[in-house]
Amino acid sequence: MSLPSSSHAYGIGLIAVIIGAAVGISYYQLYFIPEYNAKPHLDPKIINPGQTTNIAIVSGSSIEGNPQYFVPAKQPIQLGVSNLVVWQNNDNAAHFVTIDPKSDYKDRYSGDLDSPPIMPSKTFNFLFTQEGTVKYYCKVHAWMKGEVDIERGATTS
Ligand SMILES: [Cu+2]
Repeated sequence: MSLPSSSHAYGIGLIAVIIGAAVGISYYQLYFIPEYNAKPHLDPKIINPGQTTNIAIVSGSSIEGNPQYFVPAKQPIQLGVSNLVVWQNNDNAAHFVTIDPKSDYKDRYSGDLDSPPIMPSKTFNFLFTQEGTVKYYCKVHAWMKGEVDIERGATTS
């Protein structure tokens, strides 16, 4: 004799396991992973600061020994005020803005500071969203060095 009631229970149990697994996987894919990868919630003033900070890459920067490269070479920045930085290339060669590999600054919102080539007369923007000291350089002209010091702004708490 077969045991219809117990095989029936087995079938229901199997369906329950399959549904449970499907629900678990859906939760993981639809809610857990997007939440885990989401960018941090930031003060809207940090995402849209009132001012930009302008740094010039001056003429002659591709020549080692030029009087200046990034101007200002050391730039204070206030979060929520002036944390959007615009580098303007005023030289006749392409340049880069790349974080010093020894720096421990890692912007959770904007990612790595690692520009594409900035062509003559072009600009590159980067939104700094955390406090810290960032030393950067041009990866094809290693003598070109700069620093931005990001501080808590007067309007952020
Ligand atoms: Cu350069």
